[in-house]
Amino acid sequence: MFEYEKFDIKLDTDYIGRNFYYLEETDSTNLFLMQNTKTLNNNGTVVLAENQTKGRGRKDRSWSSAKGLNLTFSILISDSEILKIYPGIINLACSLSVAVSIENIFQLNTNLKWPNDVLINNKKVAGILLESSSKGKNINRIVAGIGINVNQVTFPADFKIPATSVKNEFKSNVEIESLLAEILNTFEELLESASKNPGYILKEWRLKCNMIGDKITISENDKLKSGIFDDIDENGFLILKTKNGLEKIISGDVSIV
Ligand code: BT5
Repeated sequence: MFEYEKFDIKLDTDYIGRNFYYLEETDSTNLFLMQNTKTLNNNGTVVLAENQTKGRGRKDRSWSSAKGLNLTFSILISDSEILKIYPGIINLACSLSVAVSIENIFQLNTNLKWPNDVLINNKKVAGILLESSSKGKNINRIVAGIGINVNQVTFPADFKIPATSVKNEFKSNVEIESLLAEILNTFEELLESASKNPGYILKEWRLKCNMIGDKITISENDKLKSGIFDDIDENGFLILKTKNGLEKIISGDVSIV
């Protein structure tokens, strides 16, 4: 059971997580924030669920998480200044804040896999699903959903990338409240830095992605593209070097050849 006081005492933010909703069960914390547009609008609102009955990944894939053992939560970004940051950069900031927080608290090495996976020892420990809605031409709402395997120890064998949890790697039970607070503290700092120094998140993200320079294949809607993972661009897109030159990849699943 999530203990709010343990979380609150470690939370050191101005706005992220200051409006906090704890749900014992919901379909998906992302859906909860995407749908309740009339009542939930405060920038930085966080919704955490002990259990999701329809936890989602990208492209309608599912996110499975054992009840009460992990972190499944979403953050609402509705402030017009922060919404000026490109969504791809907010996406990278999410995975970076999870990776950095796990390293800071548990001294575990983490890696990032484009666009949004956090890995430990090449196994997936967290995934991010960013969704947005627009009014006219402008995005007016971004919901960043984060699922982290914290204290779960066994996982289905049929995941595309083998899964792990912080507990499996740290070899001890983990206090989810302090991990959540650390992630939100780091995420807010990264958002602040993104406005002042847009290159900072890209630089830190690149340092944690050990696939840059590797031969990769990208699959997107059953189409495969191969080449060298050249870099990420200023909007967080992947730049693939192929025999025809450089190509910008907007979405897809990366695997090493
Ligand atoms: C993601 O999608 O990794 C995004 C996951 C986002 C989940 C959070 S939880 C809070 C919020 N509310 C939601 O409804 N969603 C967000 P993707 O890159 O498409 O990866 C999905 C794939 O990861 C699945 O098809 C499985 O193969 C695998 N998978 C599912 N659950 C997993 C887990 N617990 N650990 C590792 N891999 C998992």
